Amino acid sequence: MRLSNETLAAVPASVARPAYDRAAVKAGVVHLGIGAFHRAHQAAVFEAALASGDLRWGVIGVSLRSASVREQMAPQDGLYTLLVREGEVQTPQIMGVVQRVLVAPEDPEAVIAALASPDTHLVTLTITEKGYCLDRKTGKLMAEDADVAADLAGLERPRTAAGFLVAALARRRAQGLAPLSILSCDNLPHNGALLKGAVLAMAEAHDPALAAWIAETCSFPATMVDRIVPATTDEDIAGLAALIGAEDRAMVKAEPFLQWVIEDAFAGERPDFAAFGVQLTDAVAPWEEAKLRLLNGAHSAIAYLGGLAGDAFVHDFVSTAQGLLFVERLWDEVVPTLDPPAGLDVAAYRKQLMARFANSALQHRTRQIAMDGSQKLPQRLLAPLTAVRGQGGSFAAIALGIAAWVRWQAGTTDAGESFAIDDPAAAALGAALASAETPRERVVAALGVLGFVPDEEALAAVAAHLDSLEQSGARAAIIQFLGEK
Ligand code: CS2
Repeated sequence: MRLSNETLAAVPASVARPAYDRAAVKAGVVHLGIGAFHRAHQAAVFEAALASGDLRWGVIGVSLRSASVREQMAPQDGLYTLLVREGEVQTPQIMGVVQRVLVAPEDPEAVIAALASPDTHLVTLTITEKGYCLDRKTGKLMAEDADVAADLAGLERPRTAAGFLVAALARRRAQGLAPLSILSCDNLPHNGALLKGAVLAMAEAHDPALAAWIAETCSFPATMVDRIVPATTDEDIAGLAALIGAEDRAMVKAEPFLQWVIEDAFAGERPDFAAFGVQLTDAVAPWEEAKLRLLNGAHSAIAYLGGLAGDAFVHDFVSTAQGLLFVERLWDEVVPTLDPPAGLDVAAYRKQLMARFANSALQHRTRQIAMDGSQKLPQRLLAPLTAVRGQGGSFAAIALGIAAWVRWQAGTTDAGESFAIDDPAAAALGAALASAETPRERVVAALGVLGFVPDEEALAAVAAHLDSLEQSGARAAIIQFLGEK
């Protein structure tokens, strides 16, 4: 039995589900990039808004590439389960907030029409770091990217998020509709400004007056999003079926923790975010930086070190004394680079983070986090390295994390298992590394692809760690590092 409007009645009454009238809900939100993260994070907040009786905040989800989410959700009338897991406790909640899923390449006009609907007030995006198509070195749109080039040439059938937004905003302006609040929910520093830059550059290429209208009327609030949402597996789906008596191919699993900090700068209507646990603030950057450097920085270091050592899951890595000590040392190095917001107790945050990493019920794969390293390393480990170097602090753990990323590019674990590098820069990294003969040359080559040039001392430290990783493997390299202090 597949979960749907019709079969919902057969799901045990103890399972939470929409109590509002789904037919009366308006789609106030269009979400670009409707993957698991959105369904477990922003959608949970909009679901809470609907549950409170404010029926303006249904979501139209857009997949910019594949039809897989639509195929999971459409047969289920958009219903899906958010399964919150911690230890032995599993709490399912059936969500009704997603009204439709559009597959952009199949019907780009439907996406533009949704974005240009009078009901739409908010656009949220989780398109991953690479989805912004921005050159990390220059901050400019990557005009050499085929999709960007196509959208710069014409917006009849947009392909990129920026292209869709510009096509829809042109229509809104022409029809005298209200502007939009457009919220990037990706793990990028200053994500609002980045998105605004991408959209304005796209608009400028087509119609400078439109670009001026967007700049004046629309808003691009910065946001910090946080919830650990591992990819759903077939076992998860089978386990949930046993729990609720229905098969749910669109389910998502997540930890109990959820944080969303939004810059309080909206162009128009929005839900009563604060009532649903969202923090509204003038300054998102310090929250974003603390989260990127502590949570995501540790995640990436764990992904590469743990991945090389054969740890399938994040909790495996922090279940060893060495893994735990390594993460603590990394945080010791990073903390002095932060300017923590008044509401953030860093010591408590670290403690809580470690407990979140240790949540074995999540089964968060190191391989999942290792993906797209070229897009993640700059804000997670390279910026902290630069900041620590500026302050003269110790940086050995950060350097080991960076070295593990370089070692990862070899495409084999310490046990000799091969894997594919899942990264838009994989080819460039492979080419740069092919002619590098020493650990030091490999560090220079790999970081060069990211446009990063370490100072001499930092380079020597990363190269020494890489040598140790290549000679003795990640487990031994961590032990050696811990012994060196
Ligand atoms: C992870 C994040 O996959 C990754 O790169 O570091 O998805 C992380 O789980 C989230 O940012 C947590 O909020």
